[in-house]
Amino acid sequence: MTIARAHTNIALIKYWGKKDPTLIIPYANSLSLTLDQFYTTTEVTFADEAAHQDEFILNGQRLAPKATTRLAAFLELIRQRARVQRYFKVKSENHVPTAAGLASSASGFAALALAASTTAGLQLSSRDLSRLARRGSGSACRSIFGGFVEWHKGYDDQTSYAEPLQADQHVAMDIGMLALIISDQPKQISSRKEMANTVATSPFYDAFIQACEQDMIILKQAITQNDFVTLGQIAESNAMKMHATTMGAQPPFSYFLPETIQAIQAVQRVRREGLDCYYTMDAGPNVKVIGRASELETLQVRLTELLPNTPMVAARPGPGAMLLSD
Ligand code: 2P0
Repeated sequence: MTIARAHTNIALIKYWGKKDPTLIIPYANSLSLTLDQFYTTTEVTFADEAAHQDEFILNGQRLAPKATTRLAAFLELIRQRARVQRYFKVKSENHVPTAAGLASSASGFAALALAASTTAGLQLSSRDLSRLARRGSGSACRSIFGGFVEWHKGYDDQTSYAEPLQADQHVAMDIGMLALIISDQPKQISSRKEMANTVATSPFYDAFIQACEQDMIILKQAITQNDFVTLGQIAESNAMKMHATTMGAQPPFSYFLPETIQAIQAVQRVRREGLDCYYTMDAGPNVKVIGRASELETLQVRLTELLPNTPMVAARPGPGAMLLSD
C-alpha cells in the first residue's frame, strides 16, 4: 500500500487559460506558495485482478462512476506509462478545515500522481512527477514542491513543469496567509470551464497574459530581495487582473460575492492602519490575505474585529509532496 501527501498552493501570479486543453499547457508561467494547513492524503493499492474499473473513496464516501471520469482518465495515463493492466483502489482524505471551500484539485492530483505512480512501479523524478500531476489539474504540478514554486508554461508535455525557487530564497521570506472563508458552497462555474470561456471571448485576456510576464519578473525579484511589500502589491494586482478578464468575457461573469468586497475593503483598511497585508482570490469568492508570518496573529485579530462572521484559517509555507508509506 502506498500513501502520499501533498499540500495545496495559492498562486501569486495566476494560471488562467490553456493553450492546449488536452495536455494542460498554459498560456503563461505562474508562481505559487505551497501552504502547510491544507493537504490531501491518498492511499493507493492495486484492485483485485477481477476488478473492471478503478475504485475511489473520497473522505469516506465511495464516488459514483460518473463522478470519476477525470480521475479514471488520469490513472489510465499512469497505467499506459507503467505498462500495467491492473485497476487501482484509491482512498483519499482532504484535510481542509471544515467549510473552508478551498480548491483541492491541486493537492488532490499531486498526491494521487505520487501514490499511483509509485504503486505502478514508476520511479519518477520530481520534475516528471510535476509533469504527470499537470495532466490531472494544471495547478497540481506546483503542489509537487514546497515553498515558492514556478510553473514554466513550456510548449509541450516535456517542457511544461513546475520548479521550486531556491530554498534559501523562500526560507528568507517572513510570509503567511489567512484564508477568509466567505462561502463554503460549491462554486457556480468551475475554473476549467470559466477559463476556457475567458480565453475564447474576453478582449482583456491578451492584456492579462502580457501583464503576467511583467508581474513575474518583478515578483521573482521581490522574492530574491526579500521585499514583502512589492510581493504583496504584485500578487494583489495580478489576481485582480485575472478577475477582470472574466468580467469582460461573454457572458460576463464574476466569482465575487458582496462579502468578498467587504473582505477586500477590510484588508485595505488594515493596511491603511499600518499593518502590511494584501489580498488574492482564486476561482471562487474566498479571499486569501497575504501577511508576514510573524504578524499573522495580529492580522487575524484585527480582521476578525472588522469581519466578525468570517471564519479565518492561518497558514504558513508548506512542504512538497511526500510519501508517507510505500
Ligand atoms: C491558480 N487557478 O493559478 C489559478 C488561479 C484558479 C485561479 O489553477 O483545469 O483547477 O484542472 O487545470 O488547476 C485553478 O485551476 O484547473 C487554478 P485545471 P485548476 O491557482
